[in-house]
Amino acid sequence: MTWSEAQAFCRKHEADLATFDNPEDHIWLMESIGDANVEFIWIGLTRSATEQWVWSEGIGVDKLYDFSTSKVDGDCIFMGPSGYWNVDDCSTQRVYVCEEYDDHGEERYILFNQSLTWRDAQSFCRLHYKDLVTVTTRAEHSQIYKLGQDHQQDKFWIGLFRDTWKWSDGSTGSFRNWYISEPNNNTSQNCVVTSKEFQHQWADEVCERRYPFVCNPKPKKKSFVVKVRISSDVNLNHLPAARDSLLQQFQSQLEKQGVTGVKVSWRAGKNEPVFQCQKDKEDGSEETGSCKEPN
Ligand SMILES: [Ca+2]
Repeated sequence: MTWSEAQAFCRKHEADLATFDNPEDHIWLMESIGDANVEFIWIGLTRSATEQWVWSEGIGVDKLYDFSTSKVDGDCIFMGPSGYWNVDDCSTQRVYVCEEYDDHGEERYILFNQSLTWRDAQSFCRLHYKDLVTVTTRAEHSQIYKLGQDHQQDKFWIGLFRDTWKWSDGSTGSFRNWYISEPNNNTSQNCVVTSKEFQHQWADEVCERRYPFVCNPKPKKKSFVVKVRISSDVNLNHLPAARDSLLQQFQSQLEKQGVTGVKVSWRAGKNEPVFQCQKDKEDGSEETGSCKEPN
């Protein structure tokens, strides 16, 4: 089938074209192919209509700052002299910074003096730590810039890259497994195949060609209800902006802990508002009461 027909087929069967998230995923692929003699197989990756800057760990970027004005072609970012961000060809070899969480859940940054391509640096960080470093605040930016200075390195990869591909099932994983010199066509080859011949690495290919394909069942959605206790002087039921801001904080805390693909929302009870008001009594117990209304 063509890539689009294959996608429609998978979707009709409670599935989607296959997504790959790590180098080991080709093992299940080989098992599902068995001895069949196939040359190319469609996977769920296709060229995206919009390019976007994303962090290696899968978080999109809404604000880019400190970009160097010197223009270089490429899709990967390194931090350069004076802390400016620079675009470079992802196959350039550079030293790099990984991040991980220490025992107290705090982020820790590690600079490696061995030069690698951006993708190899990403694989290394993912194998031994959490990922290539994500820099979202000024404080982190200064800390990582200083780390470079401490190691006498003024150019090193960080986890930011320009993604021009997207997964059919909507997942945001940034794992890519291109065969050497692929993708090699950015005008007519907008879909992706994997092949035994390429050691199960990937290549871009014309979407209208007809190849076999693999589907992945759609991940089942799970939901959890969590009760939180919030101290507030006024009734939050009437402050939608404050409620939204709290949700955003929960979401970003989850992402900081590496929990992605989760959507948080407030849940109201039957005929009850989202927030139930409680008053602390002097003896330490609580009583249900009315909240102070905002001015
Ligand atoms: Ca190609």
